[in-house]
Amino acid sequence: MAPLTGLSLFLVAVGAIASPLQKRAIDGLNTRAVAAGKAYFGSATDNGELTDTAYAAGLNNTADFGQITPGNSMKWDSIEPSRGVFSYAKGDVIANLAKANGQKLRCHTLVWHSQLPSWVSNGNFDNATLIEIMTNHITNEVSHFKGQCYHWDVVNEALNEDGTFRESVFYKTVGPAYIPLAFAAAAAADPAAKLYYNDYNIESAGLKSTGAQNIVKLVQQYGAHIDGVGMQAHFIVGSTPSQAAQEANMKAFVDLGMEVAITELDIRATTPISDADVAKQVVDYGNTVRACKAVERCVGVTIWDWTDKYSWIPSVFSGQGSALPWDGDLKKKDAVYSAILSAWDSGTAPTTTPTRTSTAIATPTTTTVTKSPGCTATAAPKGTAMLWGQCGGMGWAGPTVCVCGATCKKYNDWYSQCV
Ligand code: 9MR
Repeated sequence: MAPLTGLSLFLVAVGAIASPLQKRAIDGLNTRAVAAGKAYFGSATDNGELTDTAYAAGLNNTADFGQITPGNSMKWDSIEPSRGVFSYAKGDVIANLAKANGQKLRCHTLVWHSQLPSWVSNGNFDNATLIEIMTNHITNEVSHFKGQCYHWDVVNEALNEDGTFRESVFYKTVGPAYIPLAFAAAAAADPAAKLYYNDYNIESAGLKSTGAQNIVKLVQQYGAHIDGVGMQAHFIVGSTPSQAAQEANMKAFVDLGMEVAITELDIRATTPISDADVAKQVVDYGNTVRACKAVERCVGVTIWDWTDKYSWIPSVFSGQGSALPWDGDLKKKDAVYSAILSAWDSGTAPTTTPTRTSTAIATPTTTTVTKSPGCTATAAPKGTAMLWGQCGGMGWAGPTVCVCGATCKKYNDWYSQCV
């Protein structure tokens, strides 16, 4: 080996110091997603969490997060808690944070049966009035955030598990047309935002995914604009759909002219998570990110917050959690994190990046845990709520007993769900 000169010794020394530092400075979940041809890797967040300075520092790290989604502060109950009274302070905090960090903003969500104030769900409005109320809400909110929302989740969770329409107040009063009407109002208020339909359990082929494809067709048939479909991806360790199943499903939406995104990814386990489940979770995260990587029109992946400290899972699914790539002490889970990093490196990068083509709040109800009696039926008897259906909450007039085998769990004062 040739002797080291003064210059080469200097270069070796600089290289030894500079390379790892440079790598740490630029490498991350978002950096790799962008290198893979995607628009972002991102995280949901919420206003209360931002006072946690260690948390905020993690969220502000754009090497990991190039996009954020407000978990609650752009929902109807937060924005228009009483009719015609709009309150943007909390939503603005998240939008301004995204702007300050140079992160994309997925705005979430305009029309949803949950976190809907009782003045809407319980107002007994006629068809024309509810359309006017919905359109006014959308126009006002989308105009307020105009130019700031990379995506808007225009309609959220409009489907039952069997792909039929959820009996929300919007569906019951207006019929399926509320969906294209909502998209048309959003498009008119911010023509540059990409407009999404967003739902869970549509990540692999099945009745509900077919229902979501029918929603895309419905919006298109009405001549309204829709850009994409969000796969929420609230998965369970070991029963996450395979990469192939997720890819094939995404392609079905792409064939309808849609772009797609993974919008609320988390993969929950029974806690404390076992080593065997960690191994499965690593595979599940890898499969999901690889599926997005492989489908050119999958634009990005968002996890539903980045640390178990602020995950919604344990409060809704008791005894479950550990669903995110960082633990409750904000410590990175190396195996999960690395699985996502290397998933972005897998296969071949897509060649092009997709572009757009075209209060008075009443006293809360208390929902107790209700097991359906006589667990023998396989279908939901009349008057019982389906698995994943709403079964309680302020202003809720529907069934409060779940289909056989499911349990009515209270999320918050506004929403209980059969799980
Ligand atoms: O993360 C949100 C949580 O803080 C709220 O309590 C909950 C109430 O419904 O909503 C959570 O976010 C939901 C999202 O808006 C839509 N998909 C399901 C998410 C998890 O419940």
